[in-house]
Amino acid sequence: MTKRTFGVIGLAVMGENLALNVESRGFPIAVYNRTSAKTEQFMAERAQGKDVKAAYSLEEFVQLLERPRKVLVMVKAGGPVDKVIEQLKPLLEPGDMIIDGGNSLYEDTERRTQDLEATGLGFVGMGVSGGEEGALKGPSLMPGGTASAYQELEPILVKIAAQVDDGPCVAYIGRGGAGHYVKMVHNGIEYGDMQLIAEAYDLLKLGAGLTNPELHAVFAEWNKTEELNSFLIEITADIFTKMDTETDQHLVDLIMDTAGQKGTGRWTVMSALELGVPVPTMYAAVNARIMSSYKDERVAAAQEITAEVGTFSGDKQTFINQVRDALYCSKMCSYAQGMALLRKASQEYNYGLDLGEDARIWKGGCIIRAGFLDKIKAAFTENPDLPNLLLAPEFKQSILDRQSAWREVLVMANQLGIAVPAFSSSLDYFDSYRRERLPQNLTQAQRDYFGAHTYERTDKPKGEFFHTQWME
Ligand code: NBP
Repeated sequence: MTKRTFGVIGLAVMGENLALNVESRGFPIAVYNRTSAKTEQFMAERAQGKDVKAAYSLEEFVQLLERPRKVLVMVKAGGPVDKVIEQLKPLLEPGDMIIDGGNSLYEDTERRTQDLEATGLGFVGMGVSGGEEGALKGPSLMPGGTASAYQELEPILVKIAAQVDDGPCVAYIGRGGAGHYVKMVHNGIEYGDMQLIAEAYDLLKLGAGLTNPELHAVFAEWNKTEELNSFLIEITADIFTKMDTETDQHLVDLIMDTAGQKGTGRWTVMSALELGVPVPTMYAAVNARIMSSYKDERVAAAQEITAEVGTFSGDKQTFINQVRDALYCSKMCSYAQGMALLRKASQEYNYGLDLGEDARIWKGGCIIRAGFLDKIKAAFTENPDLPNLLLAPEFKQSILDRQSAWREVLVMANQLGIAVPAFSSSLDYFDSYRRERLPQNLTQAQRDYFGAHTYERTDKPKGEFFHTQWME
């Protein structure tokens, strides 16, 4: 039997579909799953007639692979990844490589890369986005880690990745945990996008009284615009058309308003706090999901605090257009935060990220795919040292053209009593970032007053610190 080009460990949703994707591009594969029944099921139900060989022990699996061995580990993130690596390590030989395609924390990936590189093995921590369908038909891939291992893998990865007008949605991201870091921030941006869409929905449904068919029409229309055309807007439009077969009501109205989360949004915010990068839109999105989980308390509070939610009474089409502009402005701020975080992480962790290329590989396959990413790529191609996306001429002008609509939407939301935390945080970000002087002079005075923390003066050179005896 000819040796297999590629091996996949872990046959849950993602592993199964990625394995079939690799096989469909002409690469013979070997598969292994801890629970043999799952392997048998996969072979019987999905691998019939395909160039797939199943192994029922890791020893057998490793022997099936041609050298240097390429092993994709697609198991639950965290402890299971370490367990599989520890079991594989003694079975592999120098030059072989392990790819972790799960949603691993970048710090774990950093540790694993160092550990495996020291033994002569290659390790590629690879962010994979696109869910089940992306995995099968073409995901966005964010591989980082051992550069020489990536070179070996590239011919396979460029074939299995989503293809867009300017190439496959994969590129070597950078050393160590860079791939998983970029995937994490991608997910943080996804949280922001989803929350902004939810707020637009709330304003239009609760505030302006749009019906589900009307909401469908609005989102379908927005999806045709250059600014908002994206996978998330497209599926949002679709969601408003789905009827529940049991009750014949709109399914979206029957879905419980408590959002789940698996942690990558929280990780993004935690990393941003550690690196000192403001990401208020993503933070608002994570908080909104947490607040939504307090369902019982909210139901009880609604009985106690009975402030009415107002109804919008002006021209609906004007309001719809203003919400569209507010959504776009907020989205630009959210991406500005995400890219600024990547920039800082790249400096701090020596990732050597190419921000334009990172935006490009999100154009296909993944959840945040959008026409708008072309503009981000163009902005960083024109100026790779751009400190913030808001300073790129295209983004700056787009916001200045729309900011009055954005402000009016926020005034209206406040008057109606509809919470729009991500819209508000985005505007706060914009208004703070563009201010030459913020009120933190007072904060510094207070810190010096109660804690002798000292302050710098506007009329003296930077780096000179002063203390005042505030109390006479
Ligand atoms: P899961 O995250 O649900 O993991 C299930 C797989 O892990 C099974 O194959 C299971 O084997 C294996 N596993 C576990 Br649990 N513990 C193990 C251990 N100690 N040793 C060996 N194998 C073990 O699978 P998934 O949803 O396909 O996701 C895989 C990874 O991809 C995750 O990190 C996930 O976050 C990431 N991801 C998921 C998506 C998505 O849309 N689902 C998208 C992008 C990335 P068993 O069958 O023997 O229990």
